[in-house]
Amino acid sequence: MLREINFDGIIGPSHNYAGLSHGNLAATRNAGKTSRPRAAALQGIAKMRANLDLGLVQGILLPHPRPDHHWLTRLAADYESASAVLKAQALSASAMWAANAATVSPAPDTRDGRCHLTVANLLTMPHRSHEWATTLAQLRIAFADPAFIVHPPVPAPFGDEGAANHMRLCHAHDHPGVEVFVYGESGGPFPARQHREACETVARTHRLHPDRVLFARQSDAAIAAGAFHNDVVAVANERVLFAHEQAFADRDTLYADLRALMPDVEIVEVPAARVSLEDAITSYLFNAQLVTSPGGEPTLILPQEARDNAAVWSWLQDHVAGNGPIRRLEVVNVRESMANGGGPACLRLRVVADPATIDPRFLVDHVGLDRIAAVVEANWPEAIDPTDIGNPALIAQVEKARLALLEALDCLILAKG
Ligand code: SUG
Repeated sequence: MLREINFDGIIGPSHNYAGLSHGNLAATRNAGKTSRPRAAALQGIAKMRANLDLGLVQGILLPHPRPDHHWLTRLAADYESASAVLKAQALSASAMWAANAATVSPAPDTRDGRCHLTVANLLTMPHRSHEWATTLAQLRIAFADPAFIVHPPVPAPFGDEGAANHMRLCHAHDHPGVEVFVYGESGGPFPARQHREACETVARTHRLHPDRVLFARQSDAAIAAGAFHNDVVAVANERVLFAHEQAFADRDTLYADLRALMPDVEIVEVPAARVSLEDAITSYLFNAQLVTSPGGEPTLILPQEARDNAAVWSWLQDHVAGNGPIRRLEVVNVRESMANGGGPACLRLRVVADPATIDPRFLVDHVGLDRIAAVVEANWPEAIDPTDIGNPALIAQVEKARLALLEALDCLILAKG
Protein backbone atom coordinates (compact mmCIF):
# COMPACT_ATOMS: atom_id res chain seq x y z
CA MET A 1 0.00 0.00 0.00
CA LEU A 2 1.76 3.18 -1.16
CA ARG A 3 1.25 6.20 1.10
CA GLU A 4 2.76 9.64 1.21
CA ILE A 5 5.07 9.82 4.21
CA ASN A 6 6.48 13.09 5.50
CA PHE A 7 9.96 12.67 6.99
CA ASP A 8 10.69 15.65 9.22
CA GLY A 9 14.21 16.65 10.14
CA ILE A 10 14.49 16.73 13.93
CA ILE A 11 15.83 20.17 14.76
CA GLY A 12 19.33 19.62 16.07
CA PRO A 13 20.84 20.87 19.33
CA SER A 14 23.14 23.37 17.59
CA HIS A 15 20.31 25.39 15.97
CA ASN A 16 21.53 29.00 15.89
CA TYR A 17 21.26 32.25 13.96
CA ALA A 18 24.64 32.78 12.31
CA GLY A 19 23.28 34.41 9.14
CA LEU A 20 25.10 32.02 6.83
CA SER A 21 22.63 31.88 3.94
CA HIS A 22 23.22 34.77 1.56
CA GLY A 23 19.93 35.36 -0.27
CA ASN A 24 17.79 33.89 2.51
CA LEU A 25 16.31 37.12 3.84
CA ALA A 26 14.81 35.70 7.04
CA ALA A 27 18.11 34.08 8.00
CA THR A 28 20.20 37.18 7.30
CA ARG A 29 17.68 39.46 9.02
CA ASN A 30 17.91 37.38 12.21
CA ALA A 31 21.69 36.96 12.16
CA GLY A 32 23.17 37.46 15.60
CA LYS A 33 19.95 36.80 17.52
CA THR A 34 19.75 34.26 20.32
CA SER A 35 18.24 30.95 19.20
CA ARG A 36 16.26 28.50 21.33
CA PRO A 37 17.23 24.99 20.18
CA ARG A 38 15.07 23.17 22.75
CA ALA A 39 11.96 25.18 21.89
CA ALA A 40 12.78 24.81 18.18
CA ALA A 41 12.92 21.01 18.37
CA LEU A 42 9.74 20.87 20.45
CA GLN A 43 7.97 23.05 17.86
CA GLY A 44 9.04 20.58 15.17
CA ILE A 45 7.74 17.68 17.27
CA ALA A 46 4.40 19.47 17.79
CA LYS A 47 4.10 19.89 14.01
CA MET A 48 4.66 16.16 13.56
CA ARG A 49 1.96 15.46 16.16
CA ALA A 50 -0.45 17.68 14.20
CA ASN A 51 0.33 15.65 11.07
CA LEU A 52 -0.32 12.39 12.92
CA ASP A 53 -3.63 13.78 14.15
CA LEU A 54 -4.62 14.42 10.54
CA GLY A 55 -4.13 10.71 9.92
CA LEU A 56 -0.86 11.08 8.00
CA VAL A 57 2.12 8.74 8.21
CA GLN A 58 5.09 10.45 9.83
CA GLY A 59 8.80 9.77 9.52
CA ILE A 60 11.91 11.39 10.96
CA LEU A 61 15.44 12.19 9.88
CA LEU A 62 18.07 12.62 12.55
CA PRO A 63 20.32 15.58 13.34
CA HIS A 64 23.81 15.42 11.87
CA PRO A 65 27.02 15.33 13.92
CA ARG A 66 27.89 18.96 14.69
CA PRO A 67 30.44 20.40 14.62
CA ASP A 68 31.32 18.38 11.51
CA HIS A 69 34.87 17.40 12.42
CA HIS A 70 35.26 15.24 9.26
CA TRP A 71 34.63 18.28 7.11
CA LEU A 72 37.00 20.45 9.14
CA THR A 73 39.71 17.79 8.83
CA ARG A 74 39.30 17.83 5.05
CA LEU A 75 39.83 21.59 5.26
CA ALA A 76 42.99 21.02 7.33
CA ALA A 77 41.32 22.74 10.26
CA ASP A 78 39.99 21.92 13.69
CA TYR A 79 37.10 23.45 15.58
CA GLU A 80 39.14 25.08 18.29
CA SER A 81 41.40 27.07 15.98
CA ALA A 82 38.93 27.61 13.10
CA SER A 83 37.77 31.13 12.24
CA ALA A 84 34.39 32.25 13.58
CA VAL A 85 32.78 31.78 10.14
CA LEU A 86 34.22 28.31 9.67
CA LYS A 87 33.07 27.37 13.16
CA ALA A 88 29.52 28.50 12.36
CA GLN A 89 29.59 26.64 9.04
CA ALA A 90 30.72 23.45 10.77
CA LEU A 91 28.13 23.83 13.55
CA SER A 92 24.99 24.69 11.56
CA ALA A 93 21.90 22.59 12.24
CA SER A 94 20.72 23.22 8.66
CA ALA A 95 20.13 19.48 8.01
CA MET A 96 16.79 20.06 9.81
CA TRP A 97 15.37 21.31 6.49
CA ALA A 98 14.69 17.86 5.12
CA ALA A 99 13.13 19.22 1.94
CA ASN A 100 16.74 19.83 0.92
CA ALA A 101 17.93 16.32 1.81
CA ALA A 102 17.10 14.61 -1.48
CA THR A 103 14.85 14.49 -4.54
CA VAL A 104 12.40 11.61 -4.51
CA SER A 105 10.70 9.90 -7.46
CA PRO A 106 8.12 7.38 -6.28
CA ALA A 107 7.94 3.93 -7.84
CA PRO A 108 4.90 4.58 -10.08
CA ASP A 109 6.91 7.26 -11.94
CA THR A 110 10.04 5.25 -12.69
CA ARG A 111 10.83 2.80 -15.47
CA ASP A 112 12.16 0.18 -13.08
CA GLY A 113 9.30 0.44 -10.60
CA ARG A 114 11.60 1.37 -7.71
CA CYS A 115 11.43 4.53 -5.63
CA HIS A 116 14.55 6.59 -6.41
CA LEU A 117 16.16 9.10 -4.05
CA THR A 118 19.09 11.33 -5.01
CA VAL A 119 20.85 13.06 -2.12
CA ALA A 120 21.17 16.81 -2.71
CA ASN A 121 24.70 18.23 -2.94
CA LEU A 122 23.69 21.68 -1.55
CA LEU A 123 27.00 22.95 -2.83
CA THR A 124 26.13 26.63 -3.18
CA MET A 125 26.29 27.32 0.57
CA PRO A 126 29.42 26.17 2.46
CA HIS A 127 27.47 25.37 5.65
CA ARG A 128 25.12 23.07 3.70
CA SER A 129 27.69 21.58 1.31
CA HIS A 130 28.80 19.01 3.90
CA GLU A 131 25.35 17.65 4.75
CA TRP A 132 25.24 15.12 1.95
CA ALA A 133 27.54 12.46 3.42
CA THR A 134 25.47 11.99 6.58
CA THR A 135 22.24 12.29 4.62
CA LEU A 136 23.41 9.54 2.26
CA ALA A 137 24.37 7.28 5.18
CA GLN A 138 21.03 7.88 6.86
CA LEU A 139 18.88 7.38 3.77
CA ARG A 140 20.75 4.16 2.97
CA ILE A 141 19.67 2.83 6.36
CA ALA A 142 16.09 4.12 6.30
CA PHE A 143 15.52 3.00 2.69
CA ALA A 144 17.59 -0.18 2.56
CA ASP A 145 14.66 -2.23 1.21
CA PRO A 146 14.95 -3.19 -2.49
CA ALA A 147 11.84 -1.09 -3.10
CA PHE A 148 14.23 1.90 -3.03
CA ILE A 149 17.43 3.00 -4.64
CA VAL A 150 19.41 5.78 -2.97
CA HIS A 151 21.82 7.66 -5.22
CA PRO A 152 24.83 9.79 -4.23
CA PRO A 153 24.69 13.51 -5.05
CA VAL A 154 25.03 15.07 -8.50
CA PRO A 155 28.71 16.02 -8.97
CA ALA A 156 30.00 19.60 -8.85
CA PRO A 157 29.67 22.18 -10.27
CA PHE A 158 25.94 21.65 -10.71
CA GLY A 159 24.04 22.80 -7.63
CA ASP A 160 21.16 20.64 -6.43
CA GLU A 161 18.86 21.56 -3.53
CA GLY A 162 16.70 18.45 -3.56
CA ALA A 163 12.93 18.27 -3.20
CA ALA A 164 12.64 22.00 -2.49
CA ASN A 165 12.92 22.50 -6.25
CA HIS A 166 10.82 19.57 -7.36
CA MET A 167 7.05 19.04 -7.55
CA ARG A 168 4.95 16.03 -8.39
CA LEU A 169 1.39 16.05 -9.71
CA CYS A 170 -0.71 12.91 -9.93
CA HIS A 171 -4.29 11.68 -9.59
CA ALA A 172 -3.44 9.89 -6.38
CA HIS A 173 -0.06 9.32 -4.77
CA ASP A 174 0.09 5.70 -5.90
CA HIS A 175 -0.63 6.59 -9.57
CA PRO A 176 2.02 7.64 -12.12
CA GLY A 177 2.81 11.33 -11.77
CA VAL A 178 4.22 14.26 -13.71
CA GLU A 179 7.43 15.50 -12.14
CA VAL A 180 8.32 19.17 -12.42
CA PHE A 181 11.93 20.21 -11.82
CA VAL A 182 12.37 23.91 -11.11
CA TYR A 183 15.78 25.52 -11.67
CA GLY A 184 17.11 29.04 -11.37
CA GLU A 185 19.36 31.07 -13.60
CA SER A 186 19.76 34.46 -12.06
CA GLY A 187 18.45 36.18 -8.97
CA GLY A 188 20.10 39.58 -9.23
CA PRO A 189 22.31 39.90 -6.17
CA PHE A 190 21.59 36.36 -4.92
CA PRO A 191 22.79 32.97 -6.18
CA ALA A 192 20.41 30.70 -8.08
CA ARG A 193 21.14 27.50 -6.18
CA GLN A 194 19.39 24.93 -8.38
CA HIS A 195 21.03 24.32 -11.76
CA ARG A 196 19.18 22.95 -14.75
CA GLU A 197 21.94 20.41 -15.39
CA ALA A 198 21.37 18.99 -11.90
CA CYS A 199 17.62 18.66 -12.58
CA GLU A 200 18.31 16.82 -15.83
CA THR A 201 20.82 14.54 -14.13
CA VAL A 202 18.33 13.60 -11.41
CA ALA A 203 15.56 12.94 -13.96
CA ARG A 204 17.89 10.58 -15.90
CA THR A 205 19.20 8.91 -12.76
CA HIS A 206 15.66 8.23 -11.57
CA ARG A 207 14.77 6.62 -14.89
CA LEU A 208 11.76 8.87 -15.34
CA HIS A 209 9.70 8.68 -18.51
CA PRO A 210 10.98 11.71 -20.45
CA ASP A 211 7.48 12.55 -21.64
CA ARG A 212 6.25 12.88 -18.03
CA VAL A 213 8.93 15.32 -16.88
CA LEU A 214 8.88 19.11 -17.13
CA PHE A 215 11.66 21.58 -16.48
CA ALA A 216 10.57 25.04 -15.45
CA ARG A 217 12.68 28.08 -14.73
CA GLN A 218 12.06 30.06 -11.58
CA SER A 219 11.46 33.74 -12.14
CA ASP A 220 14.48 35.92 -11.45
CA ALA A 221 12.17 38.14 -9.40
CA ALA A 222 11.36 35.27 -7.02
CA ILE A 223 15.04 34.53 -6.41
CA ALA A 224 15.84 38.23 -5.98
CA ALA A 225 13.01 38.43 -3.42
CA GLY A 226 14.61 35.61 -1.39
CA ALA A 227 12.92 32.50 -2.83
CA PHE A 228 15.83 30.54 -4.32
CA HIS A 229 13.90 27.44 -3.25
CA ASN A 230 10.79 27.01 -5.38
CA ASP A 231 8.93 25.59 -2.38
CA VAL A 232 8.74 29.14 -1.01
CA VAL A 233 6.57 30.25 -3.94
CA ALA A 234 4.82 27.05 -5.08
CA VAL A 235 3.68 23.69 -3.75
CA ALA A 236 1.93 20.74 -5.40
CA ASN A 237 -0.09 17.84 -4.11
CA GLU A 238 -1.99 15.29 -6.19
CA ARG A 239 -3.96 17.27 -8.82
CA VAL A 240 -3.38 20.70 -7.24
CA LEU A 241 -0.63 23.16 -8.07
CA PHE A 242 -0.69 26.11 -5.67
CA ALA A 243 1.64 28.88 -6.84
CA HIS A 244 2.30 32.58 -6.75
CA GLU A 245 1.72 34.41 -10.01
CA GLN A 246 5.41 35.40 -10.12
CA ALA A 247 6.89 32.02 -9.21
CA PHE A 248 7.93 30.97 -12.72
CA ALA A 249 9.79 32.68 -15.55
CA ASP A 250 7.25 31.42 -18.12
CA ARG A 251 4.13 30.37 -16.30
CA ASP A 252 1.94 30.19 -19.41
CA THR A 253 4.13 27.51 -20.96
CA LEU A 254 4.37 25.57 -17.69
CA TYR A 255 0.61 25.64 -17.14
CA ALA A 256 -0.10 24.66 -20.76
CA ASP A 257 2.39 21.78 -20.60
CA LEU A 258 0.86 20.59 -17.34
CA ARG A 259 -2.67 20.77 -18.73
CA ALA A 260 -1.57 18.78 -21.78
CA LEU A 261 -0.14 16.02 -19.58
CA MET A 262 -2.87 16.17 -16.94
CA PRO A 263 -6.07 17.74 -18.26
CA ASP A 264 -7.70 17.72 -14.83
CA VAL A 265 -4.85 19.53 -13.06
CA GLU A 266 -6.14 22.30 -10.77
CA ILE A 267 -3.91 25.35 -10.84
CA VAL A 268 -4.53 27.68 -7.93
CA GLU A 269 -2.62 30.85 -8.62
CA VAL A 270 -2.37 33.68 -6.11
CA PRO A 271 -2.25 37.00 -7.94
CA ALA A 272 0.43 39.52 -7.00
CA ALA A 273 -2.34 42.10 -6.72
CA ARG A 274 -3.73 40.18 -3.70
CA VAL A 275 -0.47 38.91 -2.16
CA SER A 276 2.83 40.51 -3.12
CA LEU A 277 5.89 38.34 -3.65
CA GLU A 278 7.31 39.96 -0.51
CA ASP A 279 4.25 39.03 1.59
CA ALA A 280 4.30 35.50 0.17
CA ILE A 281 7.94 35.09 1.16
CA THR A 282 7.82 36.67 4.63
CA SER A 283 4.64 34.75 5.53
CA TYR A 284 5.76 31.50 3.85
CA LEU A 285 2.24 31.04 2.48
CA PHE A 286 3.51 28.54 -0.09
CA ASN A 287 5.94 26.84 2.26
CA ALA A 288 2.92 25.13 3.67
CA GLN A 289 2.44 21.39 3.56
CA LEU A 290 -0.34 20.70 1.10
CA VAL A 291 -1.57 17.26 2.08
CA THR A 292 -4.55 15.01 1.54
CA SER A 293 -5.98 13.68 4.77
CA PRO A 294 -7.20 10.06 4.69
CA GLY A 295 -10.73 11.47 4.35
CA GLY A 296 -9.63 13.01 1.04
CA GLU A 297 -9.71 16.62 2.22
CA PRO A 298 -6.89 18.76 0.73
CA THR A 299 -5.40 20.53 3.76
CA LEU A 300 -2.83 23.30 3.95
CA ILE A 301 -0.55 23.19 7.02
CA LEU A 302 0.60 26.77 7.39
CA PRO A 303 3.00 28.64 9.66
CA GLN A 304 1.54 31.17 12.12
CA GLU A 305 3.21 33.91 10.12
CA ALA A 306 0.69 33.25 7.31
CA ARG A 307 -2.22 33.91 9.68
CA ASP A 308 -0.48 37.03 10.99
CA ASN A 309 -0.28 38.55 7.49
CA ALA A 310 -3.58 40.28 6.69
CA ALA A 311 -3.29 40.02 2.88
CA VAL A 312 -2.34 36.34 3.01
CA TRP A 313 -5.00 35.36 5.54
CA SER A 314 -7.76 37.18 3.70
CA TRP A 315 -6.82 35.46 0.41
CA LEU A 316 -6.91 32.09 2.18
CA GLN A 317 -10.28 32.79 3.81
CA ASP A 318 -11.74 33.79 0.43
CA HIS A 319 -10.35 30.66 -1.21
CA VAL A 320 -11.84 28.31 1.37
CA ALA A 321 -15.16 30.21 1.45
CA GLY A 322 -15.29 30.09 -2.37
CA ASN A 323 -14.99 26.30 -2.39
CA GLY A 324 -11.49 26.32 -3.85
CA PRO A 325 -9.51 23.07 -4.06
CA ILE A 326 -7.84 23.68 -0.66
CA ARG A 327 -10.54 22.76 1.84
CA ARG A 328 -8.95 23.10 5.24
CA LEU A 329 -6.27 25.24 6.94
CA GLU A 330 -4.13 24.06 9.85
CA VAL A 331 -1.79 26.51 11.55
CA VAL A 332 1.44 25.39 13.23
CA ASN A 333 4.11 27.21 15.21
CA VAL A 334 7.60 26.69 13.78
CA ARG A 335 8.85 30.20 14.59
CA GLU A 336 12.42 29.14 15.48
CA SER A 337 12.89 27.46 12.11
CA MET A 338 11.05 30.26 10.30
CA ALA A 339 13.52 32.78 11.69
CA ASN A 340 16.24 30.92 9.76
CA GLY A 341 14.16 30.86 6.59
CA GLY A 342 12.61 27.41 6.94
CA GLY A 343 8.83 26.89 7.12
CA PRO A 344 6.67 23.79 7.64
CA ALA A 345 7.40 22.40 4.16
CA CYS A 346 11.17 22.95 4.45
CA LEU A 347 11.21 20.71 7.49
CA ARG A 348 9.85 17.67 5.66
CA LEU A 349 10.85 15.31 2.86
CA ARG A 350 7.96 13.55 1.14
CA VAL A 351 8.37 9.91 0.15
CA VAL A 352 5.58 7.87 -1.42
CA ALA A 353 6.14 4.30 -0.30
CA ASP A 354 4.73 1.35 1.54
CA PRO A 355 5.49 2.13 5.22
CA ALA A 356 6.28 -1.58 5.74
CA THR A 357 9.37 -1.19 3.50
CA ILE A 358 10.93 1.54 5.67
CA ASP A 359 13.29 0.89 8.58
CA PRO A 360 10.87 1.28 11.51
CA ARG A 361 13.35 3.41 13.45
CA PHE A 362 12.57 6.20 10.98
CA LEU A 363 8.79 6.13 11.47
CA VAL A 364 7.07 7.68 14.49
CA ASP A 365 3.77 7.65 16.32
CA HIS A 366 2.87 9.72 19.39
CA VAL A 367 4.74 7.34 21.68
CA GLY A 368 7.89 7.63 19.57
CA LEU A 369 7.55 11.41 19.63
CA ASP A 370 7.17 11.32 23.43
CA ARG A 371 10.52 9.52 23.60
CA ILE A 372 12.19 12.10 21.32
CA ALA A 373 10.64 15.00 23.24
CA ALA A 374 11.98 13.62 26.53
CA VAL A 375 15.53 13.49 25.11
CA VAL A 376 15.17 17.02 23.75
CA GLU A 377 13.84 18.38 27.05
CA ALA A 378 16.70 16.81 28.98
CA ASN A 379 19.58 17.53 26.61
CA TRP A 380 19.04 20.30 24.04
CA PRO A 381 20.56 23.69 24.94
CA GLU A 382 17.93 26.18 25.95
CA ALA A 383 19.57 29.08 24.11
CA ILE A 384 22.53 29.75 21.83
CA ASP A 385 23.91 33.20 21.30
CA PRO A 386 26.14 33.22 18.18
CA THR A 387 28.98 34.61 20.27
CA ASP A 388 28.86 31.36 22.31
CA ILE A 389 29.80 29.07 19.47
CA GLY A 390 33.44 28.93 20.55
CA ASN A 391 32.46 27.82 24.04
CA PRO A 392 33.74 24.25 24.61
CA ALA A 393 31.01 23.54 27.17
CA LEU A 394 28.31 24.35 24.60
CA ILE A 395 29.99 22.13 22.00
CA ALA A 396 30.23 19.27 24.50
CA GLN A 397 26.53 19.66 25.29
CA VAL A 398 25.58 19.68 21.58
CA GLU A 399 27.57 16.52 20.91
CA LYS A 400 26.24 14.72 23.96
CA ALA A 401 22.65 15.71 23.15
CA ARG A 402 22.78 14.12 19.71
CA LEU A 403 24.31 10.92 21.07
CA ALA A 404 21.54 10.73 23.68
CA LEU A 405 18.97 10.89 20.87
CA LEU A 406 20.74 8.27 18.74
CA GLU A 407 20.89 6.00 21.74
CA ALA A 408 17.21 6.47 22.57
CA LEU A 409 16.27 5.67 18.95
CA ASP A 410 18.64 2.71 18.66
CA CYS A 411 20.54 4.53 15.92
CA LEU A 412 24.06 4.60 17.37
CA ILE A 413 25.23 3.16 14.05
CA LEU A 414 25.04 6.78 12.85
CA ALA A 415 27.17 8.11 15.72
CA LYS A 416 30.20 8.69 13.51
CA GLY A 417 28.19 10.65 10.96
O1 SUG B 1 19.30 26.79 2.97
N1 SUG B 1 18.61 28.35 6.02
C1 SUG B 1 18.21 27.40 4.99
C2 SUG B 1 16.72 27.36 4.82
C3 SUG B 1 16.28 26.25 3.95
C4 SUG B 1 14.89 26.38 3.51
N2 SUG B 1 14.51 25.23 2.80
C5 SUG B 1 13.52 25.17 1.88
N3 SUG B 1 12.95 26.22 1.42
N4 SUG B 1 13.18 23.98 1.43
C6 SUG B 1 18.89 27.72 3.66
O2 SUG B 1 18.99 28.90 3.32
C7 SUG B 1 20.15 29.40 7.55
C8 SUG B 1 21.24 28.96 8.49
C9 SUG B 1 22.08 30.06 9.02
O3 SUG B 1 22.14 31.13 8.42
O4 SUG B 1 22.74 29.83 10.03
C10 SUG B 1 19.85 28.38 6.50
O5 SUG B 1 20.70 27.59 6.14
